[in-house]
Amino acid sequence: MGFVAIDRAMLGIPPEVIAKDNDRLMEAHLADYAALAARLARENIDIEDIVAKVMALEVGLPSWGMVSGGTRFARFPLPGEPADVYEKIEDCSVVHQLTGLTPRVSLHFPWDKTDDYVALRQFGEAHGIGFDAINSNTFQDQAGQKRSYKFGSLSHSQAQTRQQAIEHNLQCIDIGHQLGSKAITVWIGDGSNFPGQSEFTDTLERYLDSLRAIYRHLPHDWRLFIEHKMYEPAFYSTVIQDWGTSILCAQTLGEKAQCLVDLGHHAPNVNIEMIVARLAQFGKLGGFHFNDSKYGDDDLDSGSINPFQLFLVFNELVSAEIRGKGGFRPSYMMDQSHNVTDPIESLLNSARAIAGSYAKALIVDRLALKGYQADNDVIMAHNCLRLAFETDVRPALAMARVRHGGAIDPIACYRASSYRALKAEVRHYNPNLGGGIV
Ligand SMILES: [Mn+2]
Repeated sequence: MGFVAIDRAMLGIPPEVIAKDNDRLMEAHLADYAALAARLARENIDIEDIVAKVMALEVGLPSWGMVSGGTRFARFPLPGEPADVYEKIEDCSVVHQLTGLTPRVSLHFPWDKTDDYVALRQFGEAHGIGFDAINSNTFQDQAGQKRSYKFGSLSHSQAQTRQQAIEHNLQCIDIGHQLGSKAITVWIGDGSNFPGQSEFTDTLERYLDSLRAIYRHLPHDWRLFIEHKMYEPAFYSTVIQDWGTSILCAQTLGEKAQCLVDLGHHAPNVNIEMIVARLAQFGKLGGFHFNDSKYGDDDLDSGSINPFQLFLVFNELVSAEIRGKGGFRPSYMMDQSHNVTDPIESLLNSARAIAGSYAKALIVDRLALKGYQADNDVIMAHNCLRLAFETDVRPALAMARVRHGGAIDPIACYRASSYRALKAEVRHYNPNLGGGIV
């Protein structure tokens, strides 16, 4: 993407604050980096290769994750949180400034609606932020909307409601086109709460008909991501409930349609890394929503509950990257809801967890692993993954951040800047205490 030069005057954290905090930590950081470099060198790994790859990693931020989320019970607003899409972009730029990892934001419509998308694109560019996949929303009704999505949207039993949902997706594509996005993510809440409420085959046929209309509207270099989810808001059946239905739909639609894996959208204990491998093998892994969960679609911070799973997912992604020889380019994005933390701090931590899982996957000795697998040496094959996972790669991640102009310790630096307190003085406080985005 050809960004204009970042306007340093518009950056959220003054560069001198980052420099000062890095000065405090630099000596220890360089010592740790040298120690890790020596350790990896004994395994014939050049730490510079790992740092270069981590520096090239890009993860999109969720615009909806920049404000305090909430559950269906309550939302606890944070003074200084963003009140509109422009302020969300300001906060995205802070995460990117400190990590060098998050150059794009994924918008959600109509939540991020504004009057002038040319101006929004320029504002993003001035902050070093581009636009990732656009998300449509046909899972709730909007003020003034003619027909309700109470009983579904793209698979609704009535053609006029389906048409309204299709038109919303077409508008999202048009907005995304103006912003420089290259994909749309379609997640629907369609399904049923009671056996007998809807017919499984009919609803999927109607969904496919609707998606065909959306697919036809895609610009030539765009992709359409189908996001599956096992349940919720529908509790008995969901139209796009799993990766099987997702890949069938993607294959039915055509090359530009691919599957998006949200880590929280599966049954507990499902082997998600294997789903990732399957989708990648058949060229249908288009995008990722990183988060973590304990029970369901918890939208917790990436790597906070099950870091080993995140590593195993990246182990498959790196494997697909190697096999794809440059042709494997899924769109990595986060999809989290921050209910009890400052969203920026949660996203800084998540960025570290994602980059760390990637770095650990990069140091897996794949040649040795193949040998152990061929010989059925189970313990040594397992240890190839285990030892990579147990390696402390933090100095390599810190080096990647420093070389991007970011912080050795992003959260400490963010706190030292008093960014949120300063924003609380100038931003409009949104006292919406009701149920929030989940
Ligand atoms: Mn998602």
